[in-house]
Amino acid sequence: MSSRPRLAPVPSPVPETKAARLRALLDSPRLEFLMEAHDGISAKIVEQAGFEAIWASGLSISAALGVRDSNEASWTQVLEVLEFMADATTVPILVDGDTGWGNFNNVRRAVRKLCQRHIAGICIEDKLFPKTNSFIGELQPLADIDEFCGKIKAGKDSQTDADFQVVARIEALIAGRGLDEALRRAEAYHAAGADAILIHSKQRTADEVLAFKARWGDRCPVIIVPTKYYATPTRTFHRAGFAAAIWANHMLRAAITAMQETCRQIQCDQSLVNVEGSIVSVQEVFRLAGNDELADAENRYLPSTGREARAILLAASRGAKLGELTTKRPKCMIDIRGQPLLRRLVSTFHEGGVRDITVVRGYRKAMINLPSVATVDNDLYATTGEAASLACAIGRLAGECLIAYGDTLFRHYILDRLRETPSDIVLAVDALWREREAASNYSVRDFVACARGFSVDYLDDDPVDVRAVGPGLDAETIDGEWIGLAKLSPRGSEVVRAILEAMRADGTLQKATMADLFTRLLGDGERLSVVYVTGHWLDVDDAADLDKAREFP
Ligand code: SPV
Ligand code: MG
Repeated sequence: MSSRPRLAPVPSPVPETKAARLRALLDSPRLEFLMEAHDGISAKIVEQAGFEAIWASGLSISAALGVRDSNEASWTQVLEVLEFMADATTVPILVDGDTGWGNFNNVRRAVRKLCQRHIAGICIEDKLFPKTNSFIGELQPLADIDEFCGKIKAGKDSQTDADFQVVARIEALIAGRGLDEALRRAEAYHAAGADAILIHSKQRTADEVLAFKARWGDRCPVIIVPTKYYATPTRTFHRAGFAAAIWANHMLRAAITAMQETCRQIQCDQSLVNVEGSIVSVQEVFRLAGNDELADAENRYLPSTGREARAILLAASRGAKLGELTTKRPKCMIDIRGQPLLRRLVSTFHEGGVRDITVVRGYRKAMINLPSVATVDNDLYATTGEAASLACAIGRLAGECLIAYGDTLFRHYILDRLRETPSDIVLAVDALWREREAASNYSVRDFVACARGFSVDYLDDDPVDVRAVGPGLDAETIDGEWIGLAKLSPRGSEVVRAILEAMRADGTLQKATMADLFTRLLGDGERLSVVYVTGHWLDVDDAADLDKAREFP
């Protein structure tokens, strides 16, 4: 049993280039793992699962392109796939370069192109072009040793990144030529400058690769591909001192299983109903594609209309009245006609030209993963009120700002009316609060008493002042119900920021509701205005509200 030489135990910084990182992995004293990927999305999934390097498998890339692993895809077509994979990830990629896609001259050109695309290394195998997959047939012809050494030298002489790795793959065991032939080739390839050896085997046990390693020792890193001897415990590879194991085709095979099963089910059912629960959501596709970054970039680079506003959506609470529906997700993520409630609310803001949206998350926060919103977290959501949630987004409370509860829906003209009202703090207030009261059994409602009640005859555009806000107002004084949507002018945002800080300082912030916040503003002499609406909104508290939300236009 051999073990790989220990590196000096000094902490080394993470290498900066992908090639340097691959080199460090292959040189490390541990057994490392490379996971197969075959396109941009599979490469991202591999990286997000925690793998530190990717095997760009020839078999898998060919199969994903619908062709055979027999050099039917040209090397530039493979290069194009690699470019997507490298752009999509930050971990190093070792590409399966088959036989080098030709002679030494093709290897030279390929290596230069791979370095340009930040591919960290190439593995070339000592067979003949066009190659055949190692698991097909017997006694495949091998390359002449000297000719193959020329390819290795040509590759090393052409790399434009000093750390680029050229791995020489030995097919002698696959071709039935025995251990001595494998070792003779390893010797020659090592002398020609190969950075590592890949010893391939199609036996059901690891015996022949272990025998190879025992005789080869630690002269250079040795990589294995345990596809056929998968039952061998990984600690055996570690103890034998292998540098790396390649899980060579398992992303492709897993994808084929899932695609075949999904296709079969949909074809059989002529419906999507039986697959929806077992496939990722479209939101997950957006997350993997990185749509968040695009939304941020749009905010940075799309021309400003000069009236940019941002929105803060308060979505930290569970919504316990909805029972089991909120066991796994917060109520704002409950599905309403094919998309979460919050997605519909966000769309309303988008329609109103508000793209910079921050959601304050709390309960089951990981479920709130819409692509086009930023998030901040109120991890104390279970014991705090809405004002504390708003304070979690205090860094975003600047400029013209809209604040909304995450469980509401409203027609977007209401947004336009709020934004047209010149006051610093404006609340959208429903004058038809009595009709809602009859239809709703929800008790905590933010009533508003104003300087003047709503009137259809009222044409004057002067804002109406708020006198009081809260659930406990005397029914005689109530003029409407706050719908959970407010607008702050740039000055209004400053004022609210200052009040939140003051409430934090005097200990009243944690339990305060939005009504408490408004009351405090009024107490400080701040002017709050209302825009009256007559319906065209709802909030979701219970199952009856959900039914209404499904009907909401
Ligand atoms: C590949 O993944 O394409 C390989 C490994 O070359 S194997 O299929 O085992 O030959
Ligand atoms: Mg291959």
